[in-house]
Amino acid sequence: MRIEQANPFAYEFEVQNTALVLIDMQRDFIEPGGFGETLGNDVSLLEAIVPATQAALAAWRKAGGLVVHTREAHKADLSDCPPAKRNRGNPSLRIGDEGPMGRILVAGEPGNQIIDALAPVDGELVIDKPGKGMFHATGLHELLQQRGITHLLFGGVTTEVCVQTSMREANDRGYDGLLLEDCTESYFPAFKAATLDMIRAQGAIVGWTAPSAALLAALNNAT
Ligand code: TIU
Repeated sequence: MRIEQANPFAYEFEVQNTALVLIDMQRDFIEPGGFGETLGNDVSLLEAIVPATQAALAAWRKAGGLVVHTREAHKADLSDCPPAKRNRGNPSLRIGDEGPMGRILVAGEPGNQIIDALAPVDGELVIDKPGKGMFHATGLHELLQQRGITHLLFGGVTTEVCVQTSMREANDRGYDGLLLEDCTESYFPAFKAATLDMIRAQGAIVGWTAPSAALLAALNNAT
């Protein structure tokens, strides 16, 4: 299969060797009262990508592709949250503090759940990650290798933080990654634009980008 309109040039993949990875589409970042807002951000910007992401997820499920959902999540005792992360910045609530949706970025709390519109279904991988990158302390690389995955399609939030970190980690591990441009968002539009540019610069130094419509078209043409 081929996404002709990918940037900086066409992206080739086979569904059976490819996973759709949705990074941290959890209430903590997308709804008021979570970590994103405690950092001082306007979370309403991020909601806008939900319909396109839902459509990409539905098409990918229909095609029979593997889906991976990640959540930025720490253990209740915060043993996997180093002071270098917890004490960063000047948030109104720190990781582990009690917020309107439960303890901030703690596994199992209401705020840590994937938003209803993108809720995982049976057979999909749900990965709790304590870092920004999806491979750090998760075992995900082994799970993907067991399934013969070589290519990764990315969506999720935020573009320049957890998505970009995960794409760079993936490239270092030998995966060909493509970021769906309208299925990712940042609290800072300029950072999203810069991240898309830097991913595909220098002949796809980190990976590719493409509008989700181009993925849907490729999947439709194949059926
Ligand atoms: N703050 C911010 O932009 N992002 C994060 O803290 N985590 C993710 O990107 N998931």
